Amino acid sequence: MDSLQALLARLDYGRSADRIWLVGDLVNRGPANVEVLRWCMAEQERVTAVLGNHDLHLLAVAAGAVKQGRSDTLSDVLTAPDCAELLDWLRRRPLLHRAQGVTMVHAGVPMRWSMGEAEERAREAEAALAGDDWAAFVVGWRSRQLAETAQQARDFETLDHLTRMRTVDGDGRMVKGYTGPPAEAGEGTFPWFDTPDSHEREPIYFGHWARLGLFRGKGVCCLDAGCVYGNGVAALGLEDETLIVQPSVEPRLLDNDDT
Ligand SMILES: [Mn+2]
Repeated sequence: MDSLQALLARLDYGRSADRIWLVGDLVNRGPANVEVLRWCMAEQERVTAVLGNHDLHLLAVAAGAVKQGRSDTLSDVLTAPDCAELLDWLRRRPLLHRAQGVTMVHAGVPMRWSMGEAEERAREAEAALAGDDWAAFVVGWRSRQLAETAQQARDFETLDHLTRMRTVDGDGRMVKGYTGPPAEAGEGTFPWFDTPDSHEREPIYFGHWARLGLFRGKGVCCLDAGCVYGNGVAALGLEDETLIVQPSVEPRLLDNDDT
């Protein structure tokens, strides 16, 4: 939260009419989850945040699908007096935000999906997360249970790709579990945005891949500047494309690769 506030101060956010887009993982990547969530809620339509894998992990822990792991720091949310309100707000965030000619997701959009298909899939999975049965849906996804319906199978696949993908195989299938830099990815695997069948699409802004780090490639921009590793938080101007990186003002959180 302190690094984010330092970045916002440099952007003169408090005295501007600017809007902020956040690439997700609002929680579990720093020491003040509750403050980040409450701040985003209070900013209302000025802040647009897409869901990341750690946001979904919090929902899965809250729903009882999994226990907190050793590197999880979610207790402040789970014991907050307004926990239910925070979780209800979080599960209603978009998985994909498309506006001003660009698309923002947490991890990526497979090449084999058109942007229209990706948007359609996102709206379907968002409806499941926003609905009354969200907890059962998240438990099913996270505990790798067999999907109960074809729609649920499609939604699980959507969550996996939009919030966890880094590399894919030669057939464009997501490789699970690889967190390292692109240069060390296994033979026959590719960054999701740089596959043999890569083609031009509208620009996609994303985060998640901290070992890729700040990266601007053809049609993509990774904005994860590795704050969790003691590096920084980055902001890219949507209109003028200026890039500002605020060095982390918090202690390095971990060496954990699961960003
Ligand atoms: Mn992530």
